[in-house]
Amino acid sequence: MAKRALITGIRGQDGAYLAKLLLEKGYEVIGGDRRSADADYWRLRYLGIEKEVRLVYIDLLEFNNIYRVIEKYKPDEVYNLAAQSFVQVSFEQPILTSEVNALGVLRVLEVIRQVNPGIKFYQASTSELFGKAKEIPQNEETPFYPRSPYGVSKLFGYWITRNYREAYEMFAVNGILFNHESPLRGLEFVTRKITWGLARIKYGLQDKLVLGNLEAKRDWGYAPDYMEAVWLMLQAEEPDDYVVATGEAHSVREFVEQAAQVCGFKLYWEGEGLEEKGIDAKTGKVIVEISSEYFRPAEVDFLLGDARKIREKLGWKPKTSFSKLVEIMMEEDLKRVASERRA
Ligand code: NAP
Ligand code: F7E
Repeated sequence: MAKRALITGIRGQDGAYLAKLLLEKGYEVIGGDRRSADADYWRLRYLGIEKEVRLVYIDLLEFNNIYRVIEKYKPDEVYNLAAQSFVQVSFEQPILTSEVNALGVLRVLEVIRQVNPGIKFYQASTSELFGKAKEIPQNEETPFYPRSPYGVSKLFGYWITRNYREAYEMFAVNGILFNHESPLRGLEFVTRKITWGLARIKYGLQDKLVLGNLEAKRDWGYAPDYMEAVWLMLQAEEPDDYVVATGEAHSVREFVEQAAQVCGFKLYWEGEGLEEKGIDAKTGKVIVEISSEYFRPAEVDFLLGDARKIREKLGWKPKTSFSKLVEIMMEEDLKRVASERRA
């Protein structure tokens, strides 16, 4: 019989790619979606799976709702991807962020414990746990030092998952995923903001791109590669926690430079700090500016992951390089903007 998986956060980037992967593996996929006035399943549509996923309302704020869904659909595996996932917003909405990202995880675990502790559980943990990192690179043993309400809320999610594993012998695991991006990334995150913004500048729909801290460095991978790792974690013999990363870090500045190159701009920089500008040498126009609006009250300066454990134990490794990732995202946004312009 086909395995049945419940994915919370089905409408997000990872929910869509994970659903596609599980469908390809023959799973029946239940997609948990919180109610929204203008629900648009554009990511599922983009991947051609909108009709293949059974959508159900599930909100991590409501215990009874989670209970009824899990009791009714009896999934073999639950992938908890739902979250208030934008770090910047977590400084403005720390309580909501914690309700969803911390207590929300506990609600799902508690339902599983009550309904059927044999259900396997995946928690979407994050490299933001390392925050002001205590060592470079970071692995499963690196101490945590979160730097935002988002990171702190995810710390609870991480520990409560481990605690349920240890206390009730549940198959509950944490994937500590470093940043992973794709053409399905939300527009508020820096990578997609850059590729979408540059494409619009290229086609004359926008004058410039306004960014924050160009020096922040991230270990950026490709989301579909990372969803393979997520699935593998629930297929392992024993429940355990794993770092998922590429082992290569790049700055926001490098991301802009590479994307600008794919886009056909010849970018150079002038000035410093908030006065710095990115100029296209071909036209002499300023296409990148800096604003304090996009700086965070506490920043995560540099993250670099060491994914040796998952490579050695589960045989996972990333397939997509940084330059390929930038190219995939940039080219897709150029296509999208070109067709938006034709429409
Ligand atoms: P995303 O695109 O923001 O998707 C998160 C989804 O969660 C959204 O569809 C959102 O619904 C839903 N959600 C928010 N609050 C909810 C609630 N109260 N109840 C039910 N659903 C709710 O995030 P993602 O990039 O796919 O990331 C997936 C998960 O991995 C998140 O938990 C994130 O924190 C974590 N993570 C992401 C990365 C990364 O680099 N992408 C790295 C490490 C960990 P709406 O669509 O209605 O807003
Ligand atoms: O920022 C800097 C910003 O918002 C990356 C989430 O998926 O990954 C993501 O969190 C860096 C930061 O992602 C802008 O200051 C500069 O240093 O794309 P981001 P994030 O904060 O790393 C982790 C692993 C998660 O778990 C999260 O859910 O880029 N930056 N200028 C900017 N960031 C944004 N958003 N916008 C700017 O204009």
